[in-house]
Amino acid sequence: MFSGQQRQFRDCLTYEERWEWLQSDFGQRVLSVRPRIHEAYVNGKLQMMIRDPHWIQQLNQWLIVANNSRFDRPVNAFDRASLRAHHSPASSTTAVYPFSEAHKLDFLIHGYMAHPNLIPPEILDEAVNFLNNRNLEDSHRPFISDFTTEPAILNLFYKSQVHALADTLLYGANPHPPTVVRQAQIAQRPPQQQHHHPLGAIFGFSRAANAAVGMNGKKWHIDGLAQESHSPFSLLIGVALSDQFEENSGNLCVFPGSHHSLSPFLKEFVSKGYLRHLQLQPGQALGPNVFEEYLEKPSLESPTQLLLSKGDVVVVHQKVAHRGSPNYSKQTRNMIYFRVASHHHHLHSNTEENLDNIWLDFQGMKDVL
Ligand SMILES: O=C(O)CCC(=O)C(=O)O
Repeated sequence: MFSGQQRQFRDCLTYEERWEWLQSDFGQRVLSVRPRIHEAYVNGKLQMMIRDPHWIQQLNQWLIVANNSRFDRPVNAFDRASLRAHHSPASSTTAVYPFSEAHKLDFLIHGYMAHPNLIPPEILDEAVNFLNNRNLEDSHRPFISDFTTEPAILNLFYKSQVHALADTLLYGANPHPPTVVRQAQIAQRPPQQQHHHPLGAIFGFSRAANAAVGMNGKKWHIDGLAQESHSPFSLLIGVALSDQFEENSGNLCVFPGSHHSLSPFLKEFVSKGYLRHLQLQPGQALGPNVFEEYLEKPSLESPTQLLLSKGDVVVVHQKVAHRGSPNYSKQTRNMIYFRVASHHHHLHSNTEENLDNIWLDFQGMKDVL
């Protein structure tokens, strides 16, 4: 709980002050109870909105939370049950996930690892049904992202081994407070039209080879950088809710080893002041994919397009560069993402220490470091 007077968003008068406020502990807590605005923060739109006087008026009204607010979002039956279960002393050590050494080496070297078929069938069915009943109003857009607190989706984390998996990476077998995720990202990629090369039919280019050419290059991001945060959380956990057996079916693409190889770039980018060093004028802002459109970054090659079945789980280090592939399949690609932070993460989340040692949050990796 916060005590005393906290500076409110409406008290900030310049772009810099507003941006600083959004990233402050208090600002982040206010965002945590404003899911729509939080989504805009995560996808980079809010950064543009706070340059625009029209939006400022709205945000001044939306981003007010009483100073003594406890920032609990409305508690429903699911929350009560899950918070009780996860905050009870008995759960202060969760089950230890049986990682093989090969898993940990994959994670260490490549920055990601896949765990097939990790979701119990009834939990998977509930989540898939929930998504199937959603209306994809914006299905003309290649990427649709939404944040949810829906129990059927949060259960993918709480009622499967995903919870133990995250805890084991973050804490090893050490006792620790329970990890709580309050929301998840629903990331959907509806089918899109493939632009055929005029000579493709004659020379017989395959779909994958044709599209894979466009996978190398500067279109990638590391979560947080567009919001001027180099280490906003520890782990990105993706749960596949649709089969992605072929490349260019909207797959999550990761650049193996980029959590290590991009370290010099990252340090320079942060020390230059993130995207601020571009000194964009109002109206000159980059588009919604702020960081992906930023050209002063290294070209990366040969991403791995993850081939997943419904119920597979992929665990990605927060500093791994990634992107989505186009979806030239016939069905919508559905992924759920959880962003998980260790309990000590906030102590060093945006410090140099976290740029120097990307394994700071991972007590469970000590045996392979
Ligand atoms: O569609 C995807 O899987 C990519 C999602 C992504 O890169 C993100 O939300 O940060």
